[in-house]
Amino acid sequence: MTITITAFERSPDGGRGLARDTRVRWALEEVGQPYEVRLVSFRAMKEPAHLALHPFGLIPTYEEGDLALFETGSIVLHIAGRHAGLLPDDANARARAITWMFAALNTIEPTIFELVTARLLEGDKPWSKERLPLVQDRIRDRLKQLSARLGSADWLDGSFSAGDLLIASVLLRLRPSGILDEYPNLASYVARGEARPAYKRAFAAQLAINAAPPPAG
Ligand SMILES: N[C@@H](CCC(=O)N[C@@H](CS)C(=O)NCC(=O)O)C(=O)O
Repeated sequence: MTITITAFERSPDGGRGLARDTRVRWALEEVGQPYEVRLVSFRAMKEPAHLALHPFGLIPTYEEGDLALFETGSIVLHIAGRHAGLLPDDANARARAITWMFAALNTIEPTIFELVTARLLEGDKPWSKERLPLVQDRIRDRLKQLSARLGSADWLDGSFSAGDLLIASVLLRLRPSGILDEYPNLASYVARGEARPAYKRAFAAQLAINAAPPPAG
């Protein structure tokens, strides 16, 4: 059955792989599933056809036969549950990998997303300069804890899993800020993720769209 995901017609990050379709592409590449991509404009994302797939008018979405999903956590979990390669067979190890997926999206990503908001949406507010260090320190609190847990291991719990895929994906958003490099083991962890052939294919695929000339009209 054909898998179709949605992605930005033109990503605001210009192809740095920070839009959330990249993590879904990465998961599909890890498990060797081919997929198609439907590109959507910001306007189309808020129109009924896309809202029927994604109630909040965002990307990515995932369609496979009569199944339609939104939310990257749910999409990556679905992919990992259907195909070998992203979750361990042992039931307890599997549950722990899923725990890291939730930690990525519930505990780490919100603090990192605050920084994006503080910079892009609130950067011109008079209180922004005072708030920024607070936001950065909340990220550092989380990274310090994550760094301590990872230690010198390659991955968070044994072999690479969907948990690592999502943790590395959310940490990647931090690279432009320089904060990631304050934690050398986390910077190496992310680099290990980026070095995986599946990640490289996912990154190249989204870059090919975003590096192309803008669509006519
Ligand atoms: N929690 C959602 C967040 C999805 C999300 O925020 N997507 C962004 C792209 S990375 C988007 O569509 N932004 C467009 C907008 O805010 O209008 C997920 O993980 O799928």
